Amino acid sequence: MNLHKLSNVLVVIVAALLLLAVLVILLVGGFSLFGFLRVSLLQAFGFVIAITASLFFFLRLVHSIDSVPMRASIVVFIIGVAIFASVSVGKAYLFQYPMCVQSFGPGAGPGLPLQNVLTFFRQMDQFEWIDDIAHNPNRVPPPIAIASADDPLSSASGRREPELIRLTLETKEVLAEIAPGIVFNYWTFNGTVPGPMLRVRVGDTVELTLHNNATSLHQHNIDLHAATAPGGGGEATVVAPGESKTIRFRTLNPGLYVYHCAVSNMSVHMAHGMYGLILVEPEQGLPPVDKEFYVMQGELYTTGALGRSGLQAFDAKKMLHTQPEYVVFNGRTGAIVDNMHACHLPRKLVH
Ligand SMILES: [Cu+2]
Repeated sequence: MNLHKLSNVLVVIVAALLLLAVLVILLVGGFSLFGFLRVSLLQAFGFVIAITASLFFFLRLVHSIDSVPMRASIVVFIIGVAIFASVSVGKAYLFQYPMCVQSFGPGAGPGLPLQNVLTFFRQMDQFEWIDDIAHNPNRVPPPIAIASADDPLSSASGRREPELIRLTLETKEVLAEIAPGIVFNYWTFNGTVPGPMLRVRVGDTVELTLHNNATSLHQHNIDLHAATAPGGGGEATVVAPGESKTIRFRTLNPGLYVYHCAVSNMSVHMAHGMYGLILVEPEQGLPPVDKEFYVMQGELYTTGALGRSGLQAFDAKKMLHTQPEYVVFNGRTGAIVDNMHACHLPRKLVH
């Protein structure tokens, strides 16, 4: 085959591969995935035509070289580039997103199952849209007052003895804005970031039911650092989409504890928004204060740089490098701006 025919074949092959790539994307992820990848596709198109042109140039170069040493040097050049590329890329995990990301922590790696990623794009319309992902910092469960005969401020709601506290949480994967026009697939407890604040007393028995919404694509669980149990209850609460599990634990130590999803890779689950606080009050309760707020910092790792609009995919590589695009309080930018006003208690309640 002469060089001219070879060039034509090359152009046809490149065009066919590009068309095939578009068809495969539409087939596995629909128009949502195509729309999400449109910038990347444009970049790939530019890269492919540049490579094709380079190949034409290379073929002409090879064609015009007759000496054996020159041809040998070209072969050595190609082998060198191949070795460099293979070492740089490393071991590829082909069935996860993003590919080629590897870590050596316990459990699964930081990628997402590719099947779930494609299903996400195909079923994007089914995910609940949350207008405001931020947990209102003013929504704090009331203090657990301890009734006392010589304390007139102790209300009837106060209680002396440990009780059985029943709590229910639902894990939900939703869509919401990080900032105006910037959308993220949050994974949540009860549809907010952070999840609800839980408030109990030391000695209480907590009966916690965790339900995983049927629209979820992933397993979830809850690891409460206040629970003295394997994985803080995480091992006993792994729930598949649509499944529920209930655990009981006694709060042994007072303190303010984090809870979070601990399904592997747990950093990935937490970086999607799966965390909250549980406050275990001491037996005598906490000293009264004017105002309580519920605020948690979180980090969001998005494929697009800071401020890039549209749907943003999770970027595991940035997470491994601890380079978040957004460091936020209560799930999104501006969540607590103009939303935290300390107000004094009515005079009759001030000691
Ligand atoms: Cu999870």
